[in-house]
Amino acid sequence: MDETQIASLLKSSDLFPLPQSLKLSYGTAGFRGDATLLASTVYRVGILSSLRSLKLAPSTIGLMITASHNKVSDNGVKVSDPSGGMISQEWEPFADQIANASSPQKLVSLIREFVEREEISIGGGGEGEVWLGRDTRPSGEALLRAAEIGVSSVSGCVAVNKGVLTTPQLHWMVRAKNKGLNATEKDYFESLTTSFKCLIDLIPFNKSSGSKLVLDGANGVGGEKMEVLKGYLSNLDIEIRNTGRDGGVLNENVGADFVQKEKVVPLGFGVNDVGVRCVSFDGDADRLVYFYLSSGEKKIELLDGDKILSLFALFVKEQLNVLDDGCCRLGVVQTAYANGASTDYLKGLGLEVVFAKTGVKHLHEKAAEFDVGIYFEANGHGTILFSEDYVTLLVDKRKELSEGSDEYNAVSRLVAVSNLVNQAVGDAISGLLLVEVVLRHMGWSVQKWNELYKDLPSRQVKVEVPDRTAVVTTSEETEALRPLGIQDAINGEIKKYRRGRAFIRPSGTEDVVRVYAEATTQEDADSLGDSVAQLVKSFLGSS
Ligand code: G16
Repeated sequence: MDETQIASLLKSSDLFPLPQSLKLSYGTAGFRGDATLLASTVYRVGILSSLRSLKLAPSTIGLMITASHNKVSDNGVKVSDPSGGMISQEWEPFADQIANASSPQKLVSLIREFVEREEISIGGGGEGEVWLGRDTRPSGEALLRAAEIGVSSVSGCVAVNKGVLTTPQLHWMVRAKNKGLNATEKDYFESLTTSFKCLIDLIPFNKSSGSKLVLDGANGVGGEKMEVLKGYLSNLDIEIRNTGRDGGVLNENVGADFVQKEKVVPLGFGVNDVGVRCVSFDGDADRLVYFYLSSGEKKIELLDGDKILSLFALFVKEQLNVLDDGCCRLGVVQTAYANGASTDYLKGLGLEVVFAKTGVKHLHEKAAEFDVGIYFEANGHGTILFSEDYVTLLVDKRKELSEGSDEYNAVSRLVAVSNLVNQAVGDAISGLLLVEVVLRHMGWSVQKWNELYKDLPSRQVKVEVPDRTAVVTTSEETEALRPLGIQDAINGEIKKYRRGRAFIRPSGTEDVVRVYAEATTQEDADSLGDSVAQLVKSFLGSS
């Protein structure tokens, strides 16, 4: 790194001093926290994104400003690799180091060491490009400006502001750009629309627009973008609520995280919606869950990520059965939060089920090992990955089949699904479209879909503690290794309940320890959840 570059970094970092006592970690999905404290972090992630782009030159990197399901006063930043997936985990320790560097001098010295070690050529004629996106949070615009300054303080790198987007849109666009494909937001909508229409046309004797679907947009970017998509689609009857324009607050008593955790109706939904098929997005539209009201009460019937996964698995498997394709390796990936009944159901279908740690980056990696890998977290974050080789094989196979035959149609459906579902990350918009296709294909109502299996009653609790990092778990997060003795105590509680299961883990996006409990009755699941939460408080103290 030459003197001009060092001077440029020192000058720009002076604009973004690190707030006192700020300690951040890249976490489950990037850096998150109180938006008023994040300018220095976002600026530094801008620098990191430029370095990543130069390291993988020629490449475009994505930088998204969002705190997804967190409260509106929070914000965050995450980085996408050229593939559209999350940045390589090998770079996370460097992200942590620079985010926490106490002075501009320390920051520059860390960057200098890293650039040398990684052999990144700055100013050597290579060009870097970082595409920036943000969700609808009011703090987003100023943080995006900080990111721009960070990106352009690395010589030869440019920031391209793509404006307000859903997280999956930015990932999709980055992936398309690096593959040399059309990569605008319009291209995203057109690609989804084309594959959706193709799948609808492949449903025999069904050209209706289906019964009405009502969307809860979490007062975030997802509702806004669905309104745009609606303009492209003629065969989807959808009503969009909680768009954020009617004074509602982002994620406050609305959205996928609220609906999935609390299992009650979001604001804006009520007695008039009994029996109607409803869907909730989260704040940046990378998660979705379906639900319906079975009575006028607030309680809902929830169809979470596990049920969406089961529906998709059934559909994909049906197509593979038509092809009699024994050589396609189809697998599903879940986390410890998956309801035990869903895992039993998927195994009952004869599917290979593997488990990963919480965080899409972990699930994505495992799903990519299959020809067709379906991953979903219970919270509604997931997608279907098709290996490029398998898609090529399908396209070649179709050439040998007679048009309109069952096999031809099955291949066409699989190819269209691979184009519809986001190959980079979980995407609420494309997930919604695929659920709608599969329900119409099966001729199922949301109630019929819900009958695939019955969830075991479960309960989730958040516990605020002085230091959540005191909880250390095994790699699959099913057992706590620290604090010493807590796992034995949890096991003691689990034993008291039939089909009892419980675990704790530190959240990577909120300052809490999460507790998950499951048992054969809701009363037992609640009681197990509460007693494990009590154990967390007694081992770690309450804050
Ligand atoms: C992020 C991750 C998800 C994860 C969720 C909660 O979601 O992308 O994979 O399940 O956080 O993580 P934790 O339990 O560690 O707080 P989002 O939608 O907030 O980006």
